[in-house]
Amino acid sequence: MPFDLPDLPYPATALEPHISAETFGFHHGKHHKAYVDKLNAAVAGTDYENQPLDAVIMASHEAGDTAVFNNAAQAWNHTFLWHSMSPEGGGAPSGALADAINERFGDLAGFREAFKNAAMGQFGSGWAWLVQTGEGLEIVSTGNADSPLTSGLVPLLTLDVWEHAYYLDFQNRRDAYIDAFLDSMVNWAFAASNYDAGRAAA
Ligand code: MN3
Repeated sequence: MPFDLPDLPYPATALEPHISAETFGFHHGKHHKAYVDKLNAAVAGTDYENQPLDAVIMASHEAGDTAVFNNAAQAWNHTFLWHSMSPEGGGAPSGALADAINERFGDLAGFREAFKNAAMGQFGSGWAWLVQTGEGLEIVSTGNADSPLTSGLVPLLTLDVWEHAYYLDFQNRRDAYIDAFLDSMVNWAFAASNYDAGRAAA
């Protein structure tokens, strides 16, 4: 099997009371695992089998191989999501990323408002992202499995707004889930490392 389900970067109880171990049991143990399993089945015996996951996302998107793309992108998105949250999360960014956020959004409150609007405004299933463009930072949302990678954007942070991400803990209150992410879980250190790597590669 070319692709593995990565372990969570923290214990399944680490984000309680916001995200329960029960949610991680389904979200990581069932949903994320199913994307990896279906991806492995879809790429078996194809040219995708020996490529890194991000290359599979780009190539399957280009080729219109929807089953490969959806499962590859969802495998990637979920691994990125686990790292976008941390038991030491919340608070404020620092360093160059903080400067870029202030430049683009005015201040951290401006970022929060824009991120929450994008996450609330994504109709149905999808993702909210902080990304780096050629010009600076942007907030985007994507539907279903779609990834900013196929638009040439560098993801810095994401939040899953599929109902499976929050329904056990927040029921229909997507706004409370987004607030908990921004208040207590968002992993600014991860975003800063992605930002520094993106600038070094640009
Ligand atoms: Mn999900």
